[in-house]
Amino acid sequence: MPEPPKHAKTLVVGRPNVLDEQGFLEDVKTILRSKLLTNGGPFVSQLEQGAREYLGVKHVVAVSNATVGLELALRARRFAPGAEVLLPSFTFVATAHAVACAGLTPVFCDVDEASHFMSVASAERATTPKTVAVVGVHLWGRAGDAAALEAFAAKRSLDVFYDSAHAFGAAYADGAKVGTRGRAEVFSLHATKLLNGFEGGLIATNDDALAVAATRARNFGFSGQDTIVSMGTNAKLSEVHAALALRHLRVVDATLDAYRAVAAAYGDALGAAGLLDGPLTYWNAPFLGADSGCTHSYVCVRVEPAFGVSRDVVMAELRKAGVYAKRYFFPGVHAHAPYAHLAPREPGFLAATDALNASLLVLPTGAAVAADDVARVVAELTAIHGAGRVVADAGLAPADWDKSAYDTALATIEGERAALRAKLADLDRAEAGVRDSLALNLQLVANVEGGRGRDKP
Ligand code: T4K
Repeated sequence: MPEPPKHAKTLVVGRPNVLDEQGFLEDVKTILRSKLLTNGGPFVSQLEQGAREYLGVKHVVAVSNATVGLELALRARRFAPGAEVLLPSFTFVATAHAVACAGLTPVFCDVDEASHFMSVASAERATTPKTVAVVGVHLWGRAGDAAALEAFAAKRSLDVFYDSAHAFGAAYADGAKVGTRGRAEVFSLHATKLLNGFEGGLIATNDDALAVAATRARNFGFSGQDTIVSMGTNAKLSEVHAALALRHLRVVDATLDAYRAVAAAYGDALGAAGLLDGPLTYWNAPFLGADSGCTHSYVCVRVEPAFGVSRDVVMAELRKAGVYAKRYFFPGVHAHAPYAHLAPREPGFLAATDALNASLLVLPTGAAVAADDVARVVAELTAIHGAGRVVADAGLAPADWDKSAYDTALATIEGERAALRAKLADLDRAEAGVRDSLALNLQLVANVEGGRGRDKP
């Protein structure tokens, strides 16, 4: 993690919530004294039960993080190795890693430019006979249009999973909680998330078989003391992680109110500064109403051409002022080395993804962000936009993204392609040789046959 600059108060995206420190410290003492630290214990059980009740879902399986949680949920369905899974490229790389680590092939689709949820039209175009499932990603704490995605999936007989890492506490349009749809939905308990458990994840599912398979797989595939019934891994959540997440689950509705208040404060301040009349688009704006179901776990602005400088310049200038905004998800999963060979080849196929990768900026939010922090961020944005701080992009864009790994991956692919072309040429030559020799032999046979005919009395 790059060091944020020193400042009176550095504002970061994802300052962890630690909302009941005393209560948590008591839990740690209880855990230490019990000598039951992991491999299943009362705090993990209480967390699973509490989340089940809060979400209104049949099963919750606690795991060590959301990435492995999504992998285990996919593995539980025992898809054929290499089968294709549709997912948006505009997501954290974990979504693609989970698919790949489950032995499946990620197929990158575009998102809807306004909602940032998977574009069904793009998913339609990317579907092949090998497609078995689709992973919708509920970004920023807002449920995407699950009904449309599921209608498409039903037509193609695809399984639907949701990467709901950002979306604990969010609700669908019909009021049901995120966590209740698809084969499974997976939440993150990472330190930067609303329900901070240091690290951790929750698989929520109404599918009994999936819950059993994931529960076994998180513990090496054990079904009893000495019986291993499936492949597995170590994806258990420890008691200490569960205890912190449980403390946060108990106050989740108050935390949601705090997040919503910060998002509303950004809306007011950005509007009052005149930044929403062209320079910036505030993604959260349409969902600020209390009944929107959006948790506002992240607040995002799109830096428009009218801002006068690029998103990267805005980000660099903010960082100088101690505001550590981030450009999620730059440069797009399909543009990272491990997935370069799977990037869609059709020009413009990821048009919205590319546009968002180039313009979206995530601002500091969370329970630790106060009203004057919001005012400070907006004052900095106003200054960058208005006070002629128009600087050349060159040299200012933070070089967080090391393109060399991507270039190396592309060069390797090019090398492999050249070798395959040479091999194909060899095969073509060999085929031509065989054909020539066959033609010659046929000719000889014809000659012999012709000769016999002539010799007949
Ligand atoms: N799906 C989606 C859509 C996701 O976004 C994620 C994770 C996953 C799946 C997988 O969930 P997990 O497997 O992690 O459960 C962070 C998180 O590491 C990652 O969990 C998260 N998404 C992603 C969006 O953000 P970075 O690379 O941005 O983290 P980092 O270290 O730059 O932290 C962000 C800011 O938070 C920094 O400015 C500093 C601050 N921070 C962070 C930590 C960890 C703190 O102040 N204290 C801290 O302890 O990835």
